[in-house]
Amino acid sequence: MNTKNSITTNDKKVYLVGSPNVGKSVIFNYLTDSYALVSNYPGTTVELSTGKILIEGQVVRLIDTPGIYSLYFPISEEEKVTRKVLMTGNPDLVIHVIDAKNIEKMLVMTFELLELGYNLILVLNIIDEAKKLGISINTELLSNILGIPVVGTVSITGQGMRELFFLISKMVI
Ligand SMILES: Nc1nc2c(ncn2[C@@H]2O[C@H](COP(=O)(O)OP(=O)(O)O)[C@@H](O)[C@H]2O)c(=O)[nH]1
Ligand SMILES: [Mg+2]
Repeated sequence: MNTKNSITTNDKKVYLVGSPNVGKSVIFNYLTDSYALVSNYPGTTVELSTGKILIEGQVVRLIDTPGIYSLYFPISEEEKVTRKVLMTGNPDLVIHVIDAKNIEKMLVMTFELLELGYNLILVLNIIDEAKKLGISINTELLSNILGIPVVGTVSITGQGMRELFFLISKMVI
């Protein structure tokens, strides 16, 4: 057992969730140090990455989960694992990452997460490509409507990552 990377009960736990290909892993790599631990969920071949973020001297665990389309109707093994991990993992915070290009479709899962009562941040990623398609989103208005923090990001350039880090700090420490 690698104690450096194992999750202790005292560490805060933050889960990155969302559909496949929305940029979860890029965000994970941006926010965590280079000691990510990749492990299989027990009894499956599904991989979970766990990394460490240091916030004001406190260790916060960030867990990158397999992509899912719905929490209520899990079909694939990946979806079942992500659902189980969220249900049993006592998240202190859930970060829902969505592709800004497909905001309407992807907000459905945001509502599922809200309904389940998670402490939630919504990340509108890939706003660079959305912009090219003429899609612009008023994050402040969306935040007011949903009642949760919303941040627009371009994870591949780092845009919005500081704000996301600041929001995580505010919500878990
Ligand atoms: N244009 C653009 N591409 C992105 C952005 N974030 C991620 N990507 C790309 O989207 C793809 C999927 O990213 P990944 O982090 O693997 O998604 P995951 O499946 O949610 O973990 C990769 O090719 C990334 O380079 C973004 O903000 N803008
Ligand atoms: Mg990934």
